[in-house]
This record gives sequence, structure tokens and C-alpha cells, in this order.
Amino acid sequence: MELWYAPTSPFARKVRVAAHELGLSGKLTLVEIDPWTDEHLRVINPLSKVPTLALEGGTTLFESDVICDYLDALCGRRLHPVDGPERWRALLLQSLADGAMTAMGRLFADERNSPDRPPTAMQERFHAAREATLDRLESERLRADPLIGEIGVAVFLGYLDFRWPDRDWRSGRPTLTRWFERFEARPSMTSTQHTLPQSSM
Ligand SMILES: N[C@@H](CCC(=O)N[C@@H](CS)C(=O)NCC(=O)O)C(=O)O
Repeated sequence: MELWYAPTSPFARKVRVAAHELGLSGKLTLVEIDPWTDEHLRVINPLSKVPTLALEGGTTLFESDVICDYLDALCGRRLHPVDGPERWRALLLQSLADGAMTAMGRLFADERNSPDRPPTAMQERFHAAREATLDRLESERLRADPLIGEIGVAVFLGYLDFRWPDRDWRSGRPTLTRWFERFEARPSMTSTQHTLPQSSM
């Protein structure tokens, strides 16, 4: 299977972390691409977004939640409980993390494009989403052995540290801080850290 990815993409990292947790990393051939500038990806994904998973036989899967679900199905559903409250909790946490990562991706792009401008109303909304998400996560009982929700949360927090290393999300959130400290030491996290692409170095 080919995983088309960008090293800065939190959604691609989520898939890589999930694959690692499932013991599937060795089955993924990584194809690095810049989805903004390289039109090759559009041939297999009309949206030209990473992550995209190209399966043998020509099928292509995209959207990180769909790809994670597919990988998990190959392994007997260890990250997505099949029913009950645990299932909805895992899916909700994943959606919360995905929504926060979408907001943070847009915030990062906005801030980079206009670094000296005061925050727009939309940027203020992204800040509010980040703070409220972090507060909500502080009050969640996050598991040490992860389901897909915890993987999403860890990748969201890792993305904050990658893009805004000087902005402190930890203060006032001791429970989340402790949980993430342990989680980011997992091999699935240490082996998938964000890096800047060669072109921007
Ligand atoms: N909802 C999608 C989001 C994927 C996404 O937005 N990827 C970004 C990189 S982080 C991308 O490829 N952007 C290119 C574009 O939007 O054209 C998912 O879960 O996979």
C-alpha cells in the first residue's frame, strides 16, 4: 500500500501513528508530496489532499478517518470499538481532534501569510476553538492504551508543538500535559514526528 503524505500534515501523521500502533507501518510505502504544488496526487484523489492511501489493484482511499478505519479493519478492529458508548466516544474524540487540526492548519496558513496584521474575526474563532478544545480535553479521561480518539488527540497536541513551539497550551492543563508526556514517548509518535519538507529548509 502506498501512503501519500506530507511531513507537516497532522492528518497524515494520524494515519502513520495508527498504522504503527496496529503493526502495519512496514506495509506502507511512503510517498512524500506537496499537495499544494504537485498535481500528481490529483490523478488518484480529486481533492489532492494528504493523506491518500493507494491500494494494490487501483483502489484509492482518502480522508484520514476512512483510511484509519480501513487499516483497523485489516487488524480486527483494535482502534475502533464496534459498538457501545466506547465507539461513540472514540469517534467523537477523533472528530474533535480533526476539527481542531483543520482550524489550526488554517490559522497557521493565515498567520504565515499576514504575520503583522492584527487577528481577523476568523482567526479569533480559530483561537477560541483551540482553547475550548484544550479545555474539553483536560476534562476527558484519556486512555493510556489508545483508541482512534486518543491518537487524534495526541496528533493534534503534537501539531500545536510543531507549529507554535513558543505558545504554551500546557499551563492550567496538568492532566492533559501528563497524559501527552507519556503518549508522545510511544514509538508510534517518536517515529512519525513532523519535519519541514526539504524545499522549505
Ligand atoms: N479531512 C481531511 C483533511 C486532510 C487535509 O486537509 N490535508 C491537507 C494537509 S494537512 C491537504 O492536503 N491540503 C491540501 C488542500 O486542501 O488542497 C482528512 O482527514 O484527511
